[in-house]
Amino acid sequence: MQPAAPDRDALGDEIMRRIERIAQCSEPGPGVTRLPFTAQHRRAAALLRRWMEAAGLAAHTDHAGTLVGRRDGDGRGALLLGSHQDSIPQGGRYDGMLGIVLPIVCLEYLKHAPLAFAVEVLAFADEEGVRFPTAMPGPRALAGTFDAAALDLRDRDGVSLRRAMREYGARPDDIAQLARAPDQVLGFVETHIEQGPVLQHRDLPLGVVTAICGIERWSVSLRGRAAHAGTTPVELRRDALACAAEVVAEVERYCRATDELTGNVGALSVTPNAVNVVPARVELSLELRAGDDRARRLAAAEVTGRIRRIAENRGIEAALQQTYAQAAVQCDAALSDALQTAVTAAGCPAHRLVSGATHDASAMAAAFPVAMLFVRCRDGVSHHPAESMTAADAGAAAAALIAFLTRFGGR
Ligand code: HGY
Ligand code: MN
Ligand code: MN
Repeated sequence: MQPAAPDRDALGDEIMRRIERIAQCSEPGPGVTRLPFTAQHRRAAALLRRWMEAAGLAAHTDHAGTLVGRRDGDGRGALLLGSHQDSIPQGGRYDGMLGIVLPIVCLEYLKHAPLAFAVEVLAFADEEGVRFPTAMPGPRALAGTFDAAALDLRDRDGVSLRRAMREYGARPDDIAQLARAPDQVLGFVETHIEQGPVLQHRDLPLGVVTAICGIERWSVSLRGRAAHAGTTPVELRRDALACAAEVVAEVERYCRATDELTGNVGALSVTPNAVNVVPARVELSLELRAGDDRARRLAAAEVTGRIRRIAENRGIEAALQQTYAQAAVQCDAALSDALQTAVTAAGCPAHRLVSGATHDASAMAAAFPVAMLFVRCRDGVSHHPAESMTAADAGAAAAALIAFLTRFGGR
């Protein structure tokens, strides 16, 4: 029995109401702070499980801490939906969570409608890679690309990923059992806010992603010498922070002069960080992104070379280590075309665009066809408490996903 045409206003309002509700699962402070394998994560997962079960999905938490809601089908493989439950510190409420709540609401709407395949909604624990210097254990586990060495990586309190997962109730040492046979997966479709200004600029509610940028992250340690700030002339100093300042300016200068590349120094710590001491040590993060992996690797070689020269000229010891890398991925053409057809069927012009943000789909693409549905967000603001979107756009995205689910005939 095909359901009546979806009331997209009602769906949109329900999606926004639930996202407001689950945004309370956060540490205190501005925006949403919900890191993986924490009490906030546990509270959010309990709420999502309730919503999954109300939508007729059988829910369980897998060995990597992913909450999985499944509706069985005819055995020809499952279509996977979902995104990440975690946020950055003091982030927005839609980044990630939209891609979990929206499919649950759509499947509740389709609870009694026949679907040609099994469907799963996946609430991945950790996409942002903020708590641990790694990311996406969940999608990597399903894709069979998870590196168990990541389990020994530690957060700022010295807690290992393995211990955090165990205390959360996951079974990290059994993650290898999660790898899905590619023929068991019809594809992974992720709904996500655009996190950029393109759709708003074009006055479009929805977009279909063509490719997701690649990314690499480095830790940079600059070691100088502490000295008395009042008695040490500048020419006799080995000031690690002055060196870091030149490094940050050089990263910006290089990226401004290089097309299709973004660079960011997002985290920086100073030791001893005292008002009257010449800084002895600085630890900073360097992140580079590009749609083309070769260009990104060339840029990384150039930028890290410049950092070493800046430090050498200042008598500063520099230690650089790549801590993370993620290849750029192309979205699957057939799955993206099917998504575009559904967007059009939902009455929205579909715009194709590259994603400058990375997503769980980046890791899922290692083993499965992926497609992404982008939803407009106000002024492109994201990774910020002011991140926002409209109920009308949530309704349009729900109508598009429902059209996709009721039309998609599998691969
Ligand atoms: O950093 C990113 O692009 C994503 O939001 N984790
Ligand atoms: Mn994010
Ligand atoms: Mn995200």
